[in-house]
Amino acid sequence: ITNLRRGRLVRMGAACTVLLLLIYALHKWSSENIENTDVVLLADSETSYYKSHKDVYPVLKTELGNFEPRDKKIIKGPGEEGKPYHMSQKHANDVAETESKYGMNIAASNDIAMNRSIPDTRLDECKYWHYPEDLAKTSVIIVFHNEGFSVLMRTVHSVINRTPPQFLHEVVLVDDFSDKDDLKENLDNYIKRWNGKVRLVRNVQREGLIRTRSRGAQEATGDVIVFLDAHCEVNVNWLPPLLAPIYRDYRTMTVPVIDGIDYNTFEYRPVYQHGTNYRGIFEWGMLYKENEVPDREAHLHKHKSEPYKSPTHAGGLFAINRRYFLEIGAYDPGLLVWGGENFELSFKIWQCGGSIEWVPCSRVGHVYRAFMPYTFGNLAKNRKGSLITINYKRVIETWFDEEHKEYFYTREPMARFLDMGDISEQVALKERLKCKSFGWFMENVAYDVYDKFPKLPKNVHWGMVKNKATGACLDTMGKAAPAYIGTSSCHGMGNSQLFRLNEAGQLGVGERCVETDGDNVKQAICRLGTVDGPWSYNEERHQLVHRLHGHCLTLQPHSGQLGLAPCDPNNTYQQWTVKQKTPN
Ligand code: LR7
Ligand code: MN
Repeated sequence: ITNLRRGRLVRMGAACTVLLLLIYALHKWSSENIENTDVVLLADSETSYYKSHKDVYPVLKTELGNFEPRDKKIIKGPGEEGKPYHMSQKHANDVAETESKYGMNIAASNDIAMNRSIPDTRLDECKYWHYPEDLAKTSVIIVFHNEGFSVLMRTVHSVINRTPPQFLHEVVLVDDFSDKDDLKENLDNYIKRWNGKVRLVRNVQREGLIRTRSRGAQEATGDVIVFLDAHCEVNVNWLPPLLAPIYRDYRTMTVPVIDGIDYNTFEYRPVYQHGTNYRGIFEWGMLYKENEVPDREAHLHKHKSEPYKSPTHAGGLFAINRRYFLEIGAYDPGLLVWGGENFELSFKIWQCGGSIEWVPCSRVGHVYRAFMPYTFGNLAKNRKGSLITINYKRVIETWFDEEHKEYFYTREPMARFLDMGDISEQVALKERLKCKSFGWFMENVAYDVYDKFPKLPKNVHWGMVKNKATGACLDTMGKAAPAYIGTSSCHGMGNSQLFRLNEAGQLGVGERCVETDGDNVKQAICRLGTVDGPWSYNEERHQLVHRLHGHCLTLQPHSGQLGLAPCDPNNTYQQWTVKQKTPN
């Protein structure tokens, strides 16, 4: 009996426990649900923009998602369906002229319809996501400096045509002091067709794209802002997928996948197919790179079409809550014209509590130009060294820690001597927002950087590498890797003549490595995941020795080419001195 009773008691006890657990779980579930459906308002907000809807995330349904156009008419004409437009030979002059002026074939663009069709490059799955109906009202901000009129206006047309109107609050064009005639009254008049939906503001002096974007954010009145370059075409239903993650958490910045538009034919090409997802990372000299999403992130997602986290972004195209952007200081106003602002914003967002998501279902085409058609004008006057490197220095001095700063200076030795201006405001902001360390960012967000670009060994030598026989210096000759390197008269300006040898034997220039097949010597992309190399410097004999071949770097007297030859202590064509020259 006792045993029986004990058994019954145990069973009753167990049943009670299960019941209690059930009640607890039910309670927890419902209270969590209440929490989730409730709008979470931050203390200092009067508007609705600061709400997080944690439970309302897009769901994949079997019927077509909302806002998808159901029928599409086929129109014939140059560039329609994003097909390449090859102009006939008789326009060769126009083509050459506009390409040299704009870095892209404006003559071709002028023949292509403003509202031409482009291929839907999204994964098929994207057509079936359903988004919340009450997404934020958006201001699309397009800054421009001397862009081709038809390319700029095609950007606007695509936004007007392919954005669900209820989410498009306005398009704000910010003219960064262009001086092209067709961007004056002509532009004022053209945008009248949109009855105030498209606004134009103009800088009274050249500010550069970074400050001009911050101005655009000030001018805009939508809840979310989206930045686009002035030579883009947005694709089908591009906006709702960008808004959804921000709707859930206002501190999320979202980035579309960027397709390519050819600068010569205006062909619209998907950047990648087969559903491979990439994300933005960087090399230690702050060269922007993209890397296949690592497993650690990919495993968090059931569908390839879901947004995923990325350490950084290319810079031009993204969406962000406007008040959040302004609250984190917009862009550092000390950054000049072009470059590095993508990293500044990314590090700031991640380290100060936000996140960046790339959104495969949002596609936007961007014209990759042949070259940069504008100069930095007065903004670059009286500055020693490259503006872009100065920008990088501001960013790394604000956001990196001591360890990682060293890797930057190892790659960019001259940067140590550049005047970056005052960053005390930026450092104060970082304190005020109680931002996390760069180490935290590397460990938790940008961990895949280390796989591709491991921590850098110290340089044992860096500077100009001067040949004893000719007095000329090693030079990349302004070419992009892979390309032969040569020598030219020493200029002491760094850049193409600044070489470095690290303690692991890697000889490099910029983000590139010096390699040889035994005969020729070239600069090449460094082998991913490695920081070592075959080179060593013999200080007594002034020789650069290739350990694998056992030969010395030699300038061939007649051809002027570089090669490897058996080491000979009397051959002055094999003798090199490394000279540091600091700018000032
Ligand atoms: O002084 C200027 N004032 C401007 O208003 C210089 C430029 N601009 C405008 C310009 O007209 C254009 O609309 O700013 C916009 C961007 O300038 P681009 O198109 O010359 O830049 P990019 O496409 O060569 O370079 C990329 O890196 C930049 C670094 O500062 C910006 O972040 C660009 O937005 C960015 N572009 C992209 O990310 C597009 C994707 C491809 C890449 C890489
Ligand atoms: Mn661009």
